[in-house]
Amino acid sequence: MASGRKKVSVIGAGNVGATVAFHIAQQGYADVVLLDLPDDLTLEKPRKTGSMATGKALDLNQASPIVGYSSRIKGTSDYADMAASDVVVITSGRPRSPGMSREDLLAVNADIVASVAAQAVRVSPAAVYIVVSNPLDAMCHVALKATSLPASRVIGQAGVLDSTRYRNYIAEAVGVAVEDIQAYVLGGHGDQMVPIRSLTTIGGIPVQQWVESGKLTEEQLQKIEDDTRQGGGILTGLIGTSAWYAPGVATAEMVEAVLLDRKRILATTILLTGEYGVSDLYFGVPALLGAAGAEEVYDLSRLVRLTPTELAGIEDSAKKVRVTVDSLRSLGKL
Ligand code: NAI
Ligand code: 2OP
Repeated sequence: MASGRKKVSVIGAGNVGATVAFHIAQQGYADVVLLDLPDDLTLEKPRKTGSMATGKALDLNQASPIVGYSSRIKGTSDYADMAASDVVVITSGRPRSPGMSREDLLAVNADIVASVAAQAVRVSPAAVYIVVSNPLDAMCHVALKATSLPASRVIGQAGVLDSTRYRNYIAEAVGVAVEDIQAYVLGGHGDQMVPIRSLTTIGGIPVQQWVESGKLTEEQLQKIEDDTRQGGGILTGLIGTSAWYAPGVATAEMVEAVLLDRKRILATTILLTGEYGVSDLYFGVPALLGAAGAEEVYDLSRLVRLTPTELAGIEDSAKKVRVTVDSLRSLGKL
């Protein structure tokens, strides 16, 4: 697979991993290594002849003549194949089933993320790592510990997804193009995530103005915020497992920001060191993403006037994430 293209490795060739691989391949700027266990769960099926990652990579390559991309995708279970990656995405782990919270996945996914991150960093020590596995904020702590990399190069995807869900709900309610909704959903990737209403605009006009002019009711906006917070659970209830299209493209957007050094400001899960009054905790906040990973963090609590509700929401969400991270510590996994 020698080419002049960049290299992105995606660990976990399941629903989210394969979607990330497909989206990146379609952009054409990187080759993708898709890594999964040699004996994934489909092995029990009688006619299975090889690994799922190999099969998905073949399927993705066979889509390329029609879609028109020259990126190559390699399926593997051998970490040597992902050597010298520019970006490593970690999606390996169990997804939610209906009724499960992300926190229910804590112990099982901590072991998986620790194991894959430690193996990956041996062959790709210079990469930026983007964690996706849940519970997301806690899994970022696990990956940081397993890799011993600077925290700026171990970041998590949650806020891009949560914000796109919020933007989509608002666009549908108001009847405006999705591209014209700007919004951040910050905090932990749990039901206490915080839609930042005071920075949400529709065509540059603050959302509160739309409420005051009667184009969107307060009740509608509150329901949108509730549905956003419950976003993952609503989809898991409908699909039977967690979602993958929006999570996949949200992750690919972060990969692109790093790979192409785009200096995008995206809601990113990063290790806070005092910003927002929070220390030593992975948490979703706006950060500048470029080739070095999270290159700058923006403390909105200092830069703009957040409402008391938003500030209290951020505090509550941080407390919730800390409880999860502490239980990981008490399980001896941090
Ligand atoms: P999936 O079950 O479709 O895929 C997970 C894959 O990980 C499986 O193919 C499995 O064989 C693989 N895997 C397990 N242990 C492994 C190991 N030790 N080495 C290599 N591969 C291993 O699950 P899906 O839907 O792709 O979700 C993946 C994770 O992402 C879940 O934890 C899910 O909760 C999380 N997620 C996070 C989101 C976010 O916004 N942060 C959004 C959606 C999902
Ligand atoms: C989601 O929000 C479950 O984290 C996953 O869809």
